[in-house]
Amino acid sequence: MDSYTHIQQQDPEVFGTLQGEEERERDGLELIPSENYVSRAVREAQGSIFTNKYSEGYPHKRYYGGQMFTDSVEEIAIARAKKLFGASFANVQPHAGANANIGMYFALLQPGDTVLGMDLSHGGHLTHGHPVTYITKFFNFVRYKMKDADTGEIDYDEMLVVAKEHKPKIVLAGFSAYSRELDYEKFVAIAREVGAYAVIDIAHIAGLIAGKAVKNPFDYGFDVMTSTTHKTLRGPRGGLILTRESEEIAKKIDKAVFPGLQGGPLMHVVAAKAVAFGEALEPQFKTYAAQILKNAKAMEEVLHAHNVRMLGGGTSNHLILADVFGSLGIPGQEAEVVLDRVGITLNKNTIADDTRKPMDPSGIRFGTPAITTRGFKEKECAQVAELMLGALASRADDAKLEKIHQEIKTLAAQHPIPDSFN
Ligand code: DSN
Repeated sequence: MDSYTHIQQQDPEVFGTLQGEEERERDGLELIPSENYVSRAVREAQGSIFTNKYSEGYPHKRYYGGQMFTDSVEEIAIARAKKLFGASFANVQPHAGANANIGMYFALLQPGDTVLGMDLSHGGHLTHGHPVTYITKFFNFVRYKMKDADTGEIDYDEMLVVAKEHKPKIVLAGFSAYSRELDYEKFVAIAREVGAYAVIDIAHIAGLIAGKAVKNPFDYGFDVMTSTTHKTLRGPRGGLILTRESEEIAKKIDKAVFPGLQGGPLMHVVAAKAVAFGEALEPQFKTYAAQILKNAKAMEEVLHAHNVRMLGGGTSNHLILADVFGSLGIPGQEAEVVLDRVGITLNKNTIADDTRKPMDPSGIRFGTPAITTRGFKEKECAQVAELMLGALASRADDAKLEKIHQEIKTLAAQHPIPDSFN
């Protein structure tokens, strides 16, 4: 248990919530594919005195004095981000992945311009232009989808037709619920053909790219990558924008993030990003990234064996989207609640062309970044998949659910959350 001595003495109410969350994370298994466990070093940086400092602007171009150490820490974060992803420029100030995307849009577009992005129900993200977001008041979004939800193949022919018709200024790759690799050459070719920027939101797979377990989109000519830093990349909660080579684009992005969109950067989070990027540059991060994929495959095999339909037919990355309603007759919401009861946290998720509603969809989405951080290998991941399916099959049997809960607790206890990864 973390000590939290000062909070404990000063604020028992908040201390109680910290204690509860610590126990929840310790005793249960985190399968939400966008979550992870950060190192103590990252948490120390994020809880550090840099939170006291206002640093509007960029290193050596700030609006307030007293920036000798904030400048240094931001420069460290930028240099490490560039090295990790092979970028020429990095903006480490976005407070979140949504801010990174919004900053990128305002840097590259004029109001009324069009973006071609992945349909939310086929794996895209709210910030890729879902009508509930305010960015759709400024920009026009058109969509591409999968040609076949059972292979995950994107309909690139249709994408080109839509691109030629709507002349987007950005062709946007990337996803939050898609389990296959994209054909980067095709994305960039379509963007070039219609004179658009090729941009990819790598929030989910940033750690897999940094760890060289999957392809780096910059090697295929993408102009810009947006990301979060807290998913597979295993850093603090935050955003990041990378530019492959154009200084002109990078300058527009810097202006769009500050002063266009945000005020003072969160320097404690920038410090924590620097620490996390340092960890990702270590050789063992490659082993971690590769193991995430092996573990997801091990879970995929169990689902295949039980004839559970997976969108995309399985996985080539860190996540699986399973049609539990179609395969087992269990709605995603019910599956999420049953699994929460036995100590497995994941999320309900819509599947392509879902006939059910977003708050009670057909699917569940889960993945292996967090349990891989705990040291789980293929054998334990297969066991977790069996326990998940066992819990769903026994959802009306309290005694069986309790037995599975105890097995999950034992697995968790055998794999404590590490303080560091070296
Ligand atoms: N909430 C994130 C995810 O889970 O994919 C995306 O914003």
